[in-house]
Amino acid sequence: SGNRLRVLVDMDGVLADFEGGFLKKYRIRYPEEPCITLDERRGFLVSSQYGQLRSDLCKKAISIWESKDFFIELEPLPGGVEAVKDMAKMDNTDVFICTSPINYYKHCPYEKYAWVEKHLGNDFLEKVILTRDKTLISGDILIDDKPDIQGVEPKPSWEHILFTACHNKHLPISPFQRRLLSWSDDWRTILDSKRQC
Ligand code: UMP
Repeated sequence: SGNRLRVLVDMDGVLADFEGGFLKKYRIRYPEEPCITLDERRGFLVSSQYGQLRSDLCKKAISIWESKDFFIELEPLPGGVEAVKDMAKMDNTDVFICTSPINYYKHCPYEKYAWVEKHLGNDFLEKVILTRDKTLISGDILIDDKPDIQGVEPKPSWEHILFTACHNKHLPISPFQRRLLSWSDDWRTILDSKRQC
């Protein structure tokens, strides 16, 4: 408890390949429509960028992740599952998966639990936190690809480590914000920097 390190790990864009899964299914469902390649992605919201491309494409984008089997079929991002398993085995370390479900709740919350069970195992179901407001969750570190994480708590307890993704890699970040470039990057050193003594 007291001197243990609590790590919150985001799911979409950090453990699960939301962007790749979206583009693949969008192209299959809307082969005649323009798409945005991962190289061209800018901004956290896929729906906003598609809406800027052509206004009706916003709802077509949303239809992809509101569909059954979208979240469960996301591929794991390289090294993520192994890193989280290794992290959870470390002394004095508590790991939680902290993820925001979409408001269309027919499939997403169920499939997020199913994804965790499939890729991380039954024991990790205990570690899932579904919330639309991550500022309410206390922790030492939050590893997340969303550049601006806001909510009702103005001073969250965690340090946000920005996980690099196609939509955020061009962003200049303040010298005070730290990045994890991928799961091959040195996440152990980032964790150790937050430990006591
Ligand atoms: N999401 C949207 N619109 C987008 C992109 C993502 O609603 O354009 C949703 C999908 C995921 C959630 O359920 O956001 C991910 O939020 P984080 O947990 O990564 O903050």
